Amino acid sequence: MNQPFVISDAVADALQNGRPVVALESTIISHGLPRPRNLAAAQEFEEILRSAGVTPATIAVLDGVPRIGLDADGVRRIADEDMVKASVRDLPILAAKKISGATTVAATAYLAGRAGVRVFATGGLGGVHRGASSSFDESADLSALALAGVTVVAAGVKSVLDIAGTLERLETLSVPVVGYRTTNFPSFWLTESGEQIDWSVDSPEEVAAVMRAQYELGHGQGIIVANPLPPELQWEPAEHDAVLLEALAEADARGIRGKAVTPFLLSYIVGASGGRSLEVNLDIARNNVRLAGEIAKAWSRTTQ
Ligand code: PSU
Ligand code: MN
Repeated sequence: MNQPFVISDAVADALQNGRPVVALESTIISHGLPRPRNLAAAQEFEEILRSAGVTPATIAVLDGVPRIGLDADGVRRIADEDMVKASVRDLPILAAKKISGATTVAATAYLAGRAGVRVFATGGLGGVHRGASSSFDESADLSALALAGVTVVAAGVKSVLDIAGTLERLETLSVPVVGYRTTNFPSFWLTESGEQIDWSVDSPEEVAAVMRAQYELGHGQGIIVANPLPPELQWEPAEHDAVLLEALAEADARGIRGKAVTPFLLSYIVGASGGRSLEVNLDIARNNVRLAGEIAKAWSRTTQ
């Protein structure tokens, strides 16, 4: 029988031996970061993990086959090829048509969960879009995290979204949200969104303890660890606010809809900020990858 997905030898070996593994998504590489920086970034995120003794599991669909862990050529493909943006609902269609796709947070979390990878690093999550009460545009990242038993480290959600609405939906979906050493939910490029969350955790070991307790309670949900950039690395708030308003107005004027909205806003903002948002974006992802590596190590110690 054909396997529904393929786990790379390196990832399978680490999982079998209880060694730490961190999943990485591919939409951030193919649709969230511009070429050619995206390839260097994908390689760097894997290297940050390897040098910390953690096995990276970059996830993507190649020629219809979901892959948990890519080789060097697979990493190059997600950066260089024009791949579709693949959410959970696209996986069976890509499989049947044997085409490639870059997996969103939703699809990456789903596949990581199926493969037994419990920790996942990304930049920012998708969420509830502004105007969602009439457009119904809410990222499948939220409903996927209600089902996938994976801990996602993210710098909150971008201020292009409705942050308060996103937090409300996560409450409804019973997804635990903890701030890493803060109760002020970050808004991706900015350290603080001003939206308060109930809980903070102080260490990777505490995150692992929450994961362990959740497992013992029999919950299947994911956990969101909101990891803000240190204030000295954030995007200057005044410039951020100005570019953001411009990007939202431009998306509206051009009638951008559906799954094109997030990639449009991200690339518009990189251009309008003269590359500043990109540098901050890369710092965010590195910061999250490093913390996810520490959480994966703490988690693997609890399973020894
Ligand atoms: N937010 C970011 N960077 C990203 C994305 C979101 O700050 O690259 C990507 C992620 O892959 C996320 C997806 O899962 O966009 C959400 O898209 P949508 O809003 O169409 O669900
Ligand atoms: Mn959407």
